[in-house]
Amino acid sequence: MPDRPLPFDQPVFVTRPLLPPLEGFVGRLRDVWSSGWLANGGAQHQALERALSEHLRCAHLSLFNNGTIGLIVACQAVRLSGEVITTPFSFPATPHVLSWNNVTPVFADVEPGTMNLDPAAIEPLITARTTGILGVHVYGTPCQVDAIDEIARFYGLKVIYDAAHAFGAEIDGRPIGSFGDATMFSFHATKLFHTAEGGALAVNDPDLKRRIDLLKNFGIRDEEHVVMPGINGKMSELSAALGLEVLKLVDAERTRRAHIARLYAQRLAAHAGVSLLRPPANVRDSLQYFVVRIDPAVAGVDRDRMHERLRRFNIVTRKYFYPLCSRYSCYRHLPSAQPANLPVATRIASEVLCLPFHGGLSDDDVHRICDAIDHAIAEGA
Ligand code: T4K
Repeated sequence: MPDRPLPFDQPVFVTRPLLPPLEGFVGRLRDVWSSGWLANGGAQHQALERALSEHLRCAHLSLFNNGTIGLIVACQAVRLSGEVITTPFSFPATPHVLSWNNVTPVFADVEPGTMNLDPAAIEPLITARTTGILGVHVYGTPCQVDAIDEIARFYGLKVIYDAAHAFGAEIDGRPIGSFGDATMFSFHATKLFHTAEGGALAVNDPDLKRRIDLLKNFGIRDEEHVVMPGINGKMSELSAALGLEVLKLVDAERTRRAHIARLYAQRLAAHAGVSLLRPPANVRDSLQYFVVRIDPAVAGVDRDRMHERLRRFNIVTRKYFYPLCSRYSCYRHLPSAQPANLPVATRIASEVLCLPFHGGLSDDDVHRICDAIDHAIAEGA
């Protein structure tokens, strides 16, 4: 067995927010202060919407106060109702936005490679009540957008993508926000690009963009006309100001994360029971998470034990996304939620582990994390 590595003095978290130099942020705050404009589409909001439309190459982009409200609004804007087919392998927000729209989530199984909705599992679940598909580009790996699009066109369904993890991802050079009817990005503090709390919807259709902008502002068209039952989804000037500073650091953060990913891959290649999630060759990775799958039969240790053992070294890994959404008490009664219908997702959820992954990790940190993994495996069952 390798020597027992020393634990980290401070917890090493799965991620840390990208923090721009405080002086730059304070400079922007001075502009906000002197404008006396804190919300409702001020100068910072307008500047960030423009900058992100360019960065993400979106036809139209609308900022939100968080990704979840963005998704709720997307469901309203494309008029989802009845049943919507979605993945169980996601964060709770994904099925919850359907529930908040009085829509029943119908869970379809995922593919073992991308861990995203399996197009072959979608078609058998379509009924007269189905109005849409809500796909998640989980960990930033894109769904099979062409196959999903073909099913949607044939059955006349809307497609919304939850791209909470997919900032900057591309398929064959096409930006991730250009697929489906609407795509949601999360700008939560834990995301590579963030505004502390925030999010956005990207759409191709200018009319849909107008409807979304009304829906996120109470449905107010002008001082005397409220044309639909909207909600408050607006991003504040403070968040937008932070986003403008964080955006300057994104490219350097991506470079650093790509280096860390290579380092992990080199070190973890020694363990046959630990496999990596590799994006297909035609995909630009969002570099949001570093995910491993642990096959207990080969590794000699299961995911839960690895999670616990790494905790002893002060390494705080996360089991995103265990348990499956289909196991929550609010959804487990649904016929589509039965584990027998979701064998691939059920297995994957017991094997995945997100390792610490952010630009603040030094090479030495990554080596120490890998030493701890070596040790956890050497301890065996
Ligand atoms: N769809 C999908 C597929 C999603 O994954 C998410 C969110 C959404 C929709 C909804 O988007 P938003 O409405 O949030 O925009 C975190 C995030 O809060 C959540 O945004 C994210 N997905 C999810 C995967 O991760 P938790 O409950 O795991 O966060 P928490 O507080 O445990 O933070 C994780 C680690 O990050 C901590 O251990 C330490 C570090 N951290 C966190 C915060 C908030 C920091 O270092 N500083 C911080 O300020 O949900």
